[in-house]
Amino acid sequence: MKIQLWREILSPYDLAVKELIIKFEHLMHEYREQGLYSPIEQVTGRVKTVSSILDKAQKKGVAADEIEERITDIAGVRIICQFVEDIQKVVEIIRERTDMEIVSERDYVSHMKESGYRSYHIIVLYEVHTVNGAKKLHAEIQIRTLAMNFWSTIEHSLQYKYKENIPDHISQKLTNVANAIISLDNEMSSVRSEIMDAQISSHIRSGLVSDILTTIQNLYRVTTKREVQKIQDEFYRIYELDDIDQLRRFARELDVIAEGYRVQSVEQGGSEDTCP
Ligand code: 0O2
Repeated sequence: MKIQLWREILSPYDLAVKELIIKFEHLMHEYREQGLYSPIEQVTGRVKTVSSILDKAQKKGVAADEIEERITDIAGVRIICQFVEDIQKVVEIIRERTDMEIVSERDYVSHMKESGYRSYHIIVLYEVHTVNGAKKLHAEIQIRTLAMNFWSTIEHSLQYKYKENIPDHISQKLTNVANAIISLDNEMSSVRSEIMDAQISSHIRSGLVSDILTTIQNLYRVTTKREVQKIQDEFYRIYELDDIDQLRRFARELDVIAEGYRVQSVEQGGSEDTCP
């Protein structure tokens, strides 16, 4: 058997996990920047430890030189959603991507495992580029709700403590909680659209506030202190009204004022940064 240098073996998996996290997080930010609801709430990832890889290989009867081919979750990314419906949306997003090739899918959301575990698993082939060239490797993407993640995190830590032998009374509690989590996710789904609307409004509001404050900051450099003070007082007055339309209107008016100063500074041949 070839000598296995684990640090070198795992390095491309580390790269894959980092790239995948960045790609999914970027999607999440794009949704929010466009004032849309993001089906992705949170993204995490890890490279399996060598001892966990060896344990799994031993359990599944995988020879050491077949590990990379047959242990398909050395690179693992977890996508957490708020609602059960979001899981399918994320699955569709992954199916449409051309930078990851789906090898297999397992739906433990509709088909809960005997343990009570629920999650949607997709194994993909993903290409990374290292100093040794391109390498296609397996990565496992687990997609689940916040509530499902809560259950599986607790259960996973118990598995670590008790191995295969979780005491019956704890097992029973875990089953009860797994059922409670199904009800919880269903309850949350029934108010999904209201929650989505509230969250979108909150993102839009904080985006508007941040744009307004940036414009005020820029105006500070080109107009009088008195004028900026007046604008800032007006901003606080409107902010207190807690009315997103008023905030939107104020942001537009401020943009027009800022644009006026920009045009003025170009006509006078000065730069935008020129102080009065
Ligand atoms: P870790 O420590 O999370 O990496 P199979 O293909 O069925 O022979 P495999 O590869 O275990 O075996 O597939 P499966 O069942 O889809 O499980 C893959 C991963 O899902 C597991 O990896 C766990 O992360 C998670 N998982 C599956 N079943 C359970 C469960 O009952 N409870 C919890 N908490 N997690 C589960 P690992 O390598 O087992 O563990």
